Amino acid sequence: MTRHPMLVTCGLPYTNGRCHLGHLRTYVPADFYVRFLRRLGEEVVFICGSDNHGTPIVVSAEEEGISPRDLSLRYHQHFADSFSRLSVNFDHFGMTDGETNTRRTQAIVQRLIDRGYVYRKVIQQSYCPKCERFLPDRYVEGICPYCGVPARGDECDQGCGRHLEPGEIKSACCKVCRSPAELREQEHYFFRLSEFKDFLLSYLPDLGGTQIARNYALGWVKEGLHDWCITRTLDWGVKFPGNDNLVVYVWVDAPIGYISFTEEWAENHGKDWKTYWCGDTAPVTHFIGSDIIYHHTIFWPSMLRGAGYGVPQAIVASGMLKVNDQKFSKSRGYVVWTNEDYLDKGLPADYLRYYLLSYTSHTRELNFSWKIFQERVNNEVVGTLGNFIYRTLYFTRKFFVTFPDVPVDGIILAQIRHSTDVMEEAVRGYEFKSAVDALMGLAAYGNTYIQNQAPWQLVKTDQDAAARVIRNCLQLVHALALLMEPVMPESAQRIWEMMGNSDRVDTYPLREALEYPSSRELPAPTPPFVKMEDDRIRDLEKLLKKRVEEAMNKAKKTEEISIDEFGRMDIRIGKILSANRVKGSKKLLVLSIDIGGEERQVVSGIAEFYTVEDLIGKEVAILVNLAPARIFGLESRGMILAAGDKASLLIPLHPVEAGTKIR
Ligand code: B3M
Ligand code: ZN
Repeated sequence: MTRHPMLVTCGLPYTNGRCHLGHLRTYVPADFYVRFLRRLGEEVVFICGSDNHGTPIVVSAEEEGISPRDLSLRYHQHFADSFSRLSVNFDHFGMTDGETNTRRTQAIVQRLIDRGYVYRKVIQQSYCPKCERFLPDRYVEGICPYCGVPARGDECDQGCGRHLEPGEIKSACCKVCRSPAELREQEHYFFRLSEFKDFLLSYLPDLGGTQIARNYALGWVKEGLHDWCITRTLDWGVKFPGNDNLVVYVWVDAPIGYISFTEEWAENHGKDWKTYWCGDTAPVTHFIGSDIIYHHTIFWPSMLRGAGYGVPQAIVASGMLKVNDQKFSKSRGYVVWTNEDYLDKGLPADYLRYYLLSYTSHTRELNFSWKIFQERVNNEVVGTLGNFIYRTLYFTRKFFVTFPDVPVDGIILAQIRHSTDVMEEAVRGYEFKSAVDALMGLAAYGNTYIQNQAPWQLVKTDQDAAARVIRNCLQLVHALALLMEPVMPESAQRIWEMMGNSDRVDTYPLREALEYPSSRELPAPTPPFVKMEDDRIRDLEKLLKKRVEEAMNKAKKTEEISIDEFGRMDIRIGKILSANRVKGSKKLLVLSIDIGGEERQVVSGIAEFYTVEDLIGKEVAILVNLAPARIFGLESRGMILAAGDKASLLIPLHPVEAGTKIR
């Protein structure tokens, strides 16, 4: 077979937060893919690294009172450790804040400048007069100009998902001090993204990977491309060539990390990084989350093309994650932390890998719950796969000690060949769930086979027949150990050793599944998987529930609402026309208020603080579209807004007309 060197990468985690299930949604399938292709005999390099630049890191470092570099080093190590604990084994895990990446980024930007793809332009940018600084990206928060939902300076993360250019965001305010931002002029550098329309229209339809990435990207190109501001006013980052006051936007140097990390890996291994990046197309497959498709299908290929590098051959985007049927959210507590919630509790990495790979198609939404986790582990991993393997090894040892030296039935070999083929086709089509289903199908086949043949009975009447059955089962176990390695590498190795092997299962190609393991004595087997017990699961569920509750309590104090939700409240300035005490109540007044051509009756609990004379003629803020209520038998249609223990009324500084809406 001719081996084509391939490069697989994963999106680079920002070094400002811990590893969680959302990360693993992408990294585990990528690792599976790489392992599987290697078992098929392909030469694959698996590259990742941490993303250290940009405002997310600067803002977090500021909050913690440490330098962005220290924060990055800490989380870099955290991610490297977490991945290795999950058997996600990158050949190299670099840092974007390194010399290689600085050099490569400046070289690429310089090339874009030389080729005329970069121009200068004065733009209006958010500036905080109180902090006295420009507010790049996540330093500013406001409202998305496209969909009206609260957004960050560079992306509408909760609404339409669009990338936002500096100055575009509406109602901008400073993330640090919350002051309203003003717009100030500043000179920046722009990349002529709009010139890459024709290139993208010819590149994207043939782009490999998942369809969802291609389709989104083509839609965006058809909507029209805007040139892209590639500089920021920050200290932390890669200096823009020829202007020391600016750094490049993090989405320039982050993907360039893919190249730099390849260079670093190549240098350590005596290889040539140009094999991967300097052809017409690059034999590169990017695994990413669906929230960063735009950056990987539009910016990145255009930048590569503009600078004369090869463009990636495939983009594989994973579907969203849910926890307990709720959208994954750290702030709302719907999160599973990889270390604290899982690995540190002694739970096997392989179970989580199995769940992530087998739950649903790679591009679909994946729901995680501890209950489902328990069911799938106990029924499938323990009940089907583990049970078959253990029974086979147990009976072999009990009746024969060594492998019975008899041929394997053709039908068994055909079954193994079929499962291997199905898996291969599925993996090449990025249908990882189907691949795992085929693996489990083979285990289920084995279970049915051993159950029907009942070698424990047969051995009493026909030793030879029992030996043949056991030999067939052993062949299936041998195949399962090899085929499951990309899914559950640690368990595969354990089972491989239970089969009397002392070498590494991941050094064998998958077609070894059809080969005869030589006859040997088997060690005493132990059950290869343990069940997830109920009390264990209950504890984990409790932890999640507690976290959600805590988040909810916190949110009650400062719950964010969208501008749309605010807009649904009809709050106006109204003029008080009359006020009367409500008979039988010390606290209530019944007011008549002009809300702009209409008179409203409102019952209000302010009688202890105001005389009737105080109120008549006053302009007050009133919520007009509050559902009507009956108070002391009187209809109340609206609510006067007041603050503090003494119900201080909100009165406009300058007179405004009754009925004026509050915005
Ligand atoms: N650091 C993480 C994210 O936005 C971002 C990815 C960079 S990939 C080049 O999900
Ligand atoms: Zn939006």
